[in-house]
Amino acid sequence: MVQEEEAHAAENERTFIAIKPDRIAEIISRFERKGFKLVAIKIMVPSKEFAQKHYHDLKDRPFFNGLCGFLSSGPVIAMGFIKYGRKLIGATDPQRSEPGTIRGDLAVVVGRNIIHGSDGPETAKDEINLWFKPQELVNYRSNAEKWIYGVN
Ligand code: IDP
Ligand code: MG
Repeated sequence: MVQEEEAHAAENERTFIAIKPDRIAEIISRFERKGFKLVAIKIMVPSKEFAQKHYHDLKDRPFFNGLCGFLSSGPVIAMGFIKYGRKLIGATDPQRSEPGTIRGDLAVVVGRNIIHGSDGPETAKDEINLWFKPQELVNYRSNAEKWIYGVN
């Protein structure tokens, strides 16, 4: 891809992020610093059924029940971003996440790896639809975009 097309693709690709409270400002600021654009945000306590829907692709894994129990055990800050890569989050197992990534810097065990981020553009679409109503998504042009992506 030529540079401009790449910038355009990055500009339009969405990602869904979910975090537990306590490190809200620090985690949002990492996305903001990298140029992710926040287009939806809310705080909620997902039900167990909701968590099972969110993690439906993992339903056969041995940790599925614990994982859904954890997600629904308290508040979650759900966010939609126009994204720029998944590298910021780090590997699933925080012991293998590089320093400098969110999990590498802030998490210790895999079952409590602090942040969920969608695996790719398709799952991002499904997850944003699950967590947000269309009217909860706001689109706008931020001032920094022309410096970060080179678009006008
Ligand atoms: P990801 O969050 O890096 O995309 P997934 O494979 O989609 O990783 O798994 C979703 C979540 O399930 C992980 O973030 C982690 O919290 C949990 N998980 C994944 N593998 C294990 C495991 O082996 N034991 C316990 N929990 C796990
Ligand atoms: Mg995943």
